[in-house]
Amino acid sequence: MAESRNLGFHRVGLIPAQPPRRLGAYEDWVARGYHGDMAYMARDDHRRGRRDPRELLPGAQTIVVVALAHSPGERAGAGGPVVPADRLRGAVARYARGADYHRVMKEKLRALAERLSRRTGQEIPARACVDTAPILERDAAERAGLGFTAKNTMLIAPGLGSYVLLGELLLGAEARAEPADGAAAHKGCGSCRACLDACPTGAFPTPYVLDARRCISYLTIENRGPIPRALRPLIGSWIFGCDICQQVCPYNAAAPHRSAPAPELEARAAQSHPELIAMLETTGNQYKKWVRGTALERARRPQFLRNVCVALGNAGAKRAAPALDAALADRSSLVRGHAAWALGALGEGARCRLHVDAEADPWVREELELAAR
Ligand code: B12
Ligand code: SF4
Ligand code: SF4
Repeated sequence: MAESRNLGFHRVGLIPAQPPRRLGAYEDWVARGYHGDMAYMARDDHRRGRRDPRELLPGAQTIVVVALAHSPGERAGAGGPVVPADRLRGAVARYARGADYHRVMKEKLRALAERLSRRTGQEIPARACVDTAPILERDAAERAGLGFTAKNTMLIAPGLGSYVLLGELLLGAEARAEPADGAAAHKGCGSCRACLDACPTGAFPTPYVLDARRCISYLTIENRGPIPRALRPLIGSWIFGCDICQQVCPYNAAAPHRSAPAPELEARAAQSHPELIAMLETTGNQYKKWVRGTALERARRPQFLRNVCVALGNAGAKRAAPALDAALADRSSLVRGHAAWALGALGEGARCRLHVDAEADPWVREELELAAR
């Protein structure tokens, strides 16, 4: 698999295109409703793909499974990154701080497909999958020997840790199964449970199982509506995703990061710890420019500003109050409602009283009234 290494993948393994080993875990997860509002996860067409990858590429015989390391960034304690008192900054999950990995990985996987076709002198049917295709990616990665599924449900690649992203190339050609280098070199989680204890929202009902509805990553990225009130104070300064259950993992602390992260995925300063007040004041066009070409594009402006309001409410700095006050006039009710909550959290809820009568949205009115109490 020299071709894959030349393209910059950090790990690669080949498996036959067959049903996943842990399909039952996925079916059980959906049956328990742990997918929350990610309705696509429970759809029949989606389930079919997960049951058998040959549904995604008729005639698929082989899956090339790859891992690409992203920037591991700085290490923080279980409480998440520190918000400096003088400059209020939000935290963006590490995987989203560089170029959009979906695009980066897909381009590399397509280039790999072309190289393989060229080498064999015939057009090999191929499909590149990264994140959004209905494949149980961690299961495929584990089967291909890229690493092991850990108690925080992350795929940990020995020597790299869990700060790796996964991708697959389905191929309509037979190839010898070839496990990734170092496949056998892991011990699993053992008796450790640091991630389970560190999760601020208690999102792990049991080891190896995540209730997405409580996960900050889901709440700040996938969830399009209001963030449940009880969970808002637990989100801290995270405005896009969360890395806490990875930050505390000894495999990440110990990972020598022998290979440098993919250059495209190197963290960009502007995307790493953005200033919260400035973010709240961005116009639609400024926001579009800021997210362009990054995984942050997944969040629309109202969703993102919702997260910014929550982080400001949690930061405890009253100097955010004027910006939050201005956000009470935002055109999005999602933003107005969370700005009201944040003002209440900062002890500035009295500012909300003036807005109650003019507010047309019943949910925002309720948030304003609660904050003003
Ligand atoms: C939906 C989804 C989410 C949801 C739900 C996550 C979840 N844990 O289920 C939310 C929005 C919360 C989320 C968050 C994140 N995600 Co996400 N997500 C996905 C997606 C699209 C589907 C995952 C899924 O099918 N979940 C259902 C569960 C049942 O499947 P699973 O997570 O694979 O779970 C495995 C284990 O639970 C295991 N298992 C179950 N029982 C048992 C028992 C034992 C004993 C063992 C050993 C294992 C085991 O079997 C399952 C199958 O392998 C995948 C891409 C894909 N197509 O697979 C990316 C993916 C999993 N996400 C990814 C990333 C990077 C993240 C975040 C780190 C982003 C962030 N920083 O905010 C967080 C991590 C949170 C966490 N601890 O998982 C990467 C993970 C890479 C890696 N190294 O593992 C993936 C693979 C995307 C990619 N292409 O790289 N994500
Ligand atoms: S990503 Fe954050 S909220 Fe989600 S399970 Fe991990 S620690 Fe908990
Ligand atoms: S913190 Fe401990 S239990 Fe959690 S994934 Fe890492 S080794 Fe496993």
